[in-house]
Amino acid sequence: MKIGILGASGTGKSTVFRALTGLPPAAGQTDAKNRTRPGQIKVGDPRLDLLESIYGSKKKIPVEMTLLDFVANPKEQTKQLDPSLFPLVRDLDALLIVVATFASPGPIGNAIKSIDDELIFADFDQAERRLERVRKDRSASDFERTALERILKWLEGGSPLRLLEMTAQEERTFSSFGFLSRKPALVVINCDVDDAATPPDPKDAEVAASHGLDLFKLAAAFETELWELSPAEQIDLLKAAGLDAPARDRLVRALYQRLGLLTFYTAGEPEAHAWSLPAGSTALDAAGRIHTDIARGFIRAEVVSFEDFAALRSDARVKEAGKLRLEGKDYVMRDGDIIHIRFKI
Ligand SMILES: Nc1nc2c(ncn2[C@@H]2O[C@H](COP(=O)(O)OP(=O)(O)OP(=O)(O)O)[C@@H](O)[C@H]2O)c(=O)[nH]1
Ligand SMILES: [Mg+2]
Repeated sequence: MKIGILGASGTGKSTVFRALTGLPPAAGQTDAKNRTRPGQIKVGDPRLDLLESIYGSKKKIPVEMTLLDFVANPKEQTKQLDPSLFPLVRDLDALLIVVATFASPGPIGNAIKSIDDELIFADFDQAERRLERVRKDRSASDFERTALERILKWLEGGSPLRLLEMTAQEERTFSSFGFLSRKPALVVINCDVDDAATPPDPKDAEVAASHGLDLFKLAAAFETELWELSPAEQIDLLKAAGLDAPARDRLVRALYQRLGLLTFYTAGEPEAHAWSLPAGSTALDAAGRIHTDIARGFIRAEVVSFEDFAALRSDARVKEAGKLRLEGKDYVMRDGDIIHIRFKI
């Protein structure tokens, strides 16, 4: 999963990147070609820790999300975002839109609107160009033309595509377009640490909701400092700030919710492995997530819920207690499922 950080210049995007990944500031100058900096967020997961300790696994592999920080070209930055970055943003799974209040607290509704306007405008431009081509092309489908006209009308009304209901066929037709205003997104309010535990202003939340966006408060500078401390010191500092966990863990929870994800596990002595999957996915999807060969040769899945496993603490006892279920390809995965797939190549 790839998540990009967008926002106006100097709002603290690179600081948010450091806060979430723990990576040091980028060394030296970033050249014009090198527009992105990737970093991993390793998702902290007590359930995975427990599996690792019960199985005595040699390796622990948490869910990882790739976070991208961009380097804007100031010359191309006509408004708040650099349009030359948009092609890089189109294939991302989600966006963090950073808005700063650390220097000047106050409402952010207008900042949200103006950034989303730029995404909406970019999508309009893209859809319009595509429509021109579709109109000239006699072999093009009426379906796409009609759908593009509907999309353009929607965007013209100033609404992001996040809020537009699309049919499954429309989703498929436009999935490769990577519409920016349709990407699941969180607005990260980069605030002062004194303000980090206060819920967002209801008026700001209302604006965000009207754009299909969630708000997430994050004191970026404060959170970067946490990485230098011991776990005990971190907890003390977080408590003093009124926070229950580092921003990284809280943000992952918010993203899971926004993206509708669940976690499932494969575990044994070699490794304890956590995987993310869209809610509603089947056992076959889970198999494909692990390896395409495993999906191809799928016979059946042995599944136990995390709660049952945690209570019984061994494969043998899980079986004895009748808690190991045999499921077929169409079984709908649940959050916390521990799965072993039988397959034949
Ligand atoms: N006090 C305070 N300063 C911050 C915070 N976040 C960022 N800054 C400062 O704001 C300045 C800009 O931060 P960056 O993280 O470089 O911002 P950016 O959005 O990546 O900037 P560009 O990439 O140049 O657009 C730096 O001097 C940071 O130290 C914060 O939460 N609190
Ligand atoms: Mg930066």
